[in-house]
Amino acid sequence: MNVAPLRKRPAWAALEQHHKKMRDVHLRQLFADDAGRGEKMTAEAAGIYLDYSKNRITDETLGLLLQLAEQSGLRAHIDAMFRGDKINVSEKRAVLHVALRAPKGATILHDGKNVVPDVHAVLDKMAPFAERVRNGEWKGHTGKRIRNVINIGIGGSDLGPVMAYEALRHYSERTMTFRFVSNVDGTDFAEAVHGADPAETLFIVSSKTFTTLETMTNAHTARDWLLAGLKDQAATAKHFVAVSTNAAEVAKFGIDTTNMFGFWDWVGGRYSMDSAIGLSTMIAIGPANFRAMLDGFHEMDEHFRSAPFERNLPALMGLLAVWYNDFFGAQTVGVMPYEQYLKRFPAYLQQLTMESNGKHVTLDGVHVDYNTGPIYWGEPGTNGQHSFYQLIHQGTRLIPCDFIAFAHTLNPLGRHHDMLLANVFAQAEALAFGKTAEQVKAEGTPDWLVPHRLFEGNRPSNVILLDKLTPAALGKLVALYEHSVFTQGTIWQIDSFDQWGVELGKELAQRIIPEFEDAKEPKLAHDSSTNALIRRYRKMKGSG
Ligand code: G6Q
Repeated sequence: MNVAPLRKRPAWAALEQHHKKMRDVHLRQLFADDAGRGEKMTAEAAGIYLDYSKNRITDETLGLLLQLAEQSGLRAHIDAMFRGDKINVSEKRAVLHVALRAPKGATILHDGKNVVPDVHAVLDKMAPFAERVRNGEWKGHTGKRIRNVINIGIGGSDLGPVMAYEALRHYSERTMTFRFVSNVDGTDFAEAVHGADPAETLFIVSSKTFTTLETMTNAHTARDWLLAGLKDQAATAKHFVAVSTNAAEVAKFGIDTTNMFGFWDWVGGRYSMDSAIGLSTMIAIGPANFRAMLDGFHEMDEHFRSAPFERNLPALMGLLAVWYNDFFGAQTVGVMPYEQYLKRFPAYLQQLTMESNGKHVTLDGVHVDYNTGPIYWGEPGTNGQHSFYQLIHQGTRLIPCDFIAFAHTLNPLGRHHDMLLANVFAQAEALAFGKTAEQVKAEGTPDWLVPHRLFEGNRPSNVILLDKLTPAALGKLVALYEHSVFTQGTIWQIDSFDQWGVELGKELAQRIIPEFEDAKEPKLAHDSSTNALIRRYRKMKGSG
């Protein structure tokens, strides 16, 4: 489908006009005008209830946003993704993470070949391995069972596994510890192995390329640590497995490729937590729970693919994000899970959203003349309420928020959960409606204090309510955001699946490392600031 540049799409111009009408309309007014708004402006799918009524929108806004989706070719773009078209244009790759959670028997073609059987072949290889580690059948080199699993990976090969482990810790094998090493800062590795017995430790080296500096450095350090403890070169075989697309490099490192779990170039790093990159998750929660998580993903995929946009959760959330980003000039989106197990979810989302939509050119390479990806951030509630929520309530910036909550807790303790849920609903309410000067005065506040205690309100939010944090629920939630990101990227007409900014970082440091090592002062050809910093560091570490 041929899509006009964003500013040329009729719905865009109409939204610009409409925004002039909407920017001063208060949510108090919108709710007063329609008593049924809080029930009407909701959507429900795959067990997720989305209340989007506290957004600064009317039916007209929604209608225009939906037109924008149509005029942006969202439907065709979704079909193209599911069909395996190479929609990652700058890397000439298909984008098929949806195939990772397709049920056995489904058909998803990549270059004419059905990839679903390959996906299940890897899952079927992961499952018995995970079981053997969990039940102690897989022994370490000295015959001891594995008690510690350490995933070594970074970016997409780390954030998903960490988030999923934390999120599903309730379902995890509690006799084992799961740790994650990502940073090239040696402290990360040192702390991860602190107190661990090498004879009981399994390293999963997770790297799509198996060439990433941080991961390979940590993997080599891990091997040295293991061999220093077990004093036998052969020990690696039982203590290292790999997850990668690069069998040659895995073999070069010394890991038997029978202990390698593969995936494919059509899986982006930040979209890979449900591929073999999730091996640590599978060991932690068991294959059945892992498959339940995949089913959750799949349910949301099917909803995104087939539901009309006016009832389509990811499409609605994506369109609302565009509304605030491009018309209200909001620069960030706060995501606040009222669920302690989701404490790493915002960090995970930061990569998913910002690495995907932090782009400055369209698919055709033309500089955009509108804002693209907002900054996503967040912390679990209620903790955030005692720190940065102040700025959301009374600061000068507009920060649309997503509040995520579950009706049932996994840890029922007295009235804790009611208190948690009361807080999340109260925050969304207070942000939307605020407190007028009259209300503040009626509380007996002296006049001079009224401005300080006044809350303007009109701060928009979504409330996302689920039943219980299960593996399937997590899958649905992640897929919800993946497809919201997709929706936003489609409107902006950018490549949400490349990451040249990340690639740049991978190259830059390589140039400087040898400049530290040279015994003689090397010729430094950077800018004067970088040159001076390198010289100073050399001097400080005693090698200058
Ligand atoms: C994700 C990015 C990036 C990547 C890491 C690790 O979408 O491409 O975060 O996941 O740089 O790469 P490897 O898995 O190749 O080590």
